[in-house]
Amino acid sequence: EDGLNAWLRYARIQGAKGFHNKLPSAIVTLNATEGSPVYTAGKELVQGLDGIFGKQVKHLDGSSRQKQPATVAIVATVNAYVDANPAAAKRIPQLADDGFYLDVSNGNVLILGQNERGALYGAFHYLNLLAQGKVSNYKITSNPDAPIRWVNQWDNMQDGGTHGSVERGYGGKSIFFWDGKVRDDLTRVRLYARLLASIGINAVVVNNVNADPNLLKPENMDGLARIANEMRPYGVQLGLALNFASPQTLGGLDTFDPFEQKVVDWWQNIADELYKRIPDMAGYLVKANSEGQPGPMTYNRTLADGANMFARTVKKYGGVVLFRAFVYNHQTLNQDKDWKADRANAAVQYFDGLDEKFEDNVVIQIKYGPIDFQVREPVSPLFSHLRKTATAIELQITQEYLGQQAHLVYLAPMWKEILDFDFRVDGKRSVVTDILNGKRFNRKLGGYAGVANVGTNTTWLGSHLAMSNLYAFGKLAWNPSQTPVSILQEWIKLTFSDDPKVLDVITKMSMASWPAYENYSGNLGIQTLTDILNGHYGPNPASQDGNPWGQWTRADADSIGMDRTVWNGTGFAGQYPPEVAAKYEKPETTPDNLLLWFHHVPYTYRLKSGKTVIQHFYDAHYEGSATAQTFPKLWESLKGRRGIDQERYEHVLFRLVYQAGHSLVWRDSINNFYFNKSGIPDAKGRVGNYRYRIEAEKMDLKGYRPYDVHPFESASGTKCIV
Ligand code: BDP
Repeated sequence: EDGLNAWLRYARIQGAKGFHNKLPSAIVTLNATEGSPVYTAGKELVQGLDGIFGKQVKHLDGSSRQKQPATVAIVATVNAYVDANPAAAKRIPQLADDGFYLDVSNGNVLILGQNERGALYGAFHYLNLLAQGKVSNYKITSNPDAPIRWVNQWDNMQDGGTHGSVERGYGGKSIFFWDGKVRDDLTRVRLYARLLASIGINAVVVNNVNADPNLLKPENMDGLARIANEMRPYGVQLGLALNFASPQTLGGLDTFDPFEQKVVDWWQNIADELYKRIPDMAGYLVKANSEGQPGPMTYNRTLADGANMFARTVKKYGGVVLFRAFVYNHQTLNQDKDWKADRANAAVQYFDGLDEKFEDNVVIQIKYGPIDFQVREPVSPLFSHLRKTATAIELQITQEYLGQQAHLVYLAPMWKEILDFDFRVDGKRSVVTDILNGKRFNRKLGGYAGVANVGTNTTWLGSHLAMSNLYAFGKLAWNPSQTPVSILQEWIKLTFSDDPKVLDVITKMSMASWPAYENYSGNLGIQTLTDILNGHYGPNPASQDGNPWGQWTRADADSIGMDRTVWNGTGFAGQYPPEVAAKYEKPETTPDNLLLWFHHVPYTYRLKSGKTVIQHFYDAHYEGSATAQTFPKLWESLKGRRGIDQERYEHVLFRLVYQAGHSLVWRDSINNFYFNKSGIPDAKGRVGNYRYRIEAEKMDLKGYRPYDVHPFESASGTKCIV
């Protein structure tokens, strides 16, 4: 299997025939025109019943004169169903937008959606249960926790000569763009929409946040309309990332100042043109005044002025604007000149004072941490500052800093910790999920954005196992109270099988993977010690300091960590509500896993475990990489088990073997680096002591030559062979 169907394989389950009499004999969709989500639900059910059970059923429409068999699955919106069966109205629970109701009593199945999309979600949910062998007798009412459940794709239309590249994408080229245009063949887009709908995602921003203004040319708008047409049958709406300077760079105006009427008119015309072609467009995503991108601050206007300009142009169409809080100026950050400089402070500094100022269709999209998708960050304090303004959390499914899909890192446990974090705003329970869904501050909009970056590779993300992250993102956005393990096991059953050994092994590896990666790539809150200037992959702790991006560790010969306290540091800890701020202000009350995020301490500082910081570093890097060493063996124990076909077996094994090796590179690089810096030996005598290792460059080389490695500490003898 090549992975294209991901968790929607509808693989035949054991004892499939035995279930036939508990399944519907036909599917009836009410008021469903071809291409509508309710119609799609019908098609999907036919396909699923055939695949999972080998049962062929007909797809009838409600007005069909054909005699209906005794047992049917009816799929409809609540309204359509109640129109046809007024007496049923009182039996049907109240549903929220996109919610569904599922009533399965042997072969009699009722799948109702609050809207068309909800009905499709209900059908996918039913199929999900069927594929896990849960065939009959349940009534389920399910509503999404929040309305915004979007994925972001960072796809380029054209990028320095490489067509259709995806920024931070590790699964091939763009499925949307090629050669500066929307692709002719959008088959993969349709399949993507199908996957996304099955996990409750309702919109995709199709282009990079570092947006190309050319996207707004008329011929490209036509292309976007074709993309929207492919996704519409799955209830997935299209969103667009905009470049703030477009009125100038594309439109030929002499300004892009949001206070200039001609600029406003220009954007209004763009909105009108887009909605003419795509009446159900979800809205925009805007990255402004960040990392060199243009924005309203160029004209001394506020971020709210910028966001509102877009919001007003799409309001009458029901569109929303996701405006990113990832705003900072990488040119002004200078570690040497300014001890108090701290990129982590930027978002709150830029957004404070604007809370009352946003239009009601603006949602501020905030990365989970104040820096940038690191292996561990405290939750962005901005969530606790914006009370009137809707917010969405930005999570990263693509593993930019986290091994780029060449390492297995199951992210749901990390996300869950973030989502469950309690800010204690005004001394009251204020967990992130309740801020996102609007309950805590009484708002309507809000939710979840996941940077997915799938590509043309048949595995979508470049790795079969990485797909658990996409699955978990959708599932948590729908219902964040689910546990990472239960989501994972559901995914394993659908993607591979419910063979107990398969479940056990993949669960074990996945659940161990984030802690392992944190251990070997940067622990105690020091961030992922990856190369900052190139690629964000592989160890390069030296690049963490003095870089213009403000991802600093402030490591010197004696001490390490960013002092972010109020009393002595950059003041970041003070951005949290008082109870939380007080906790982070002192090393004793800061959790060890965030110690170096908030404090600058000597390498000999003792953690709560009694270990010194430096010894913890050494040990954790050994422990993390030792865990990664177990992955290939564990995976090999699955060879030939049910659901583990040869193609996926080999593909996964290749990556796990690579990860096991690369985790050693990580371990030794980081440990050697801090050993060199601190001069403090490893109490267990391992670091720098490679007496028994045979260096490749010392061997007789035929066809290979030694090569100086950069950074030097990533090879034990500073050299590799090429
Ligand atoms: C960083 C990425 C960069 C993105 C930026 C963003 O390295 O490619 O453009 O975030 O989110 O993580 O805007």
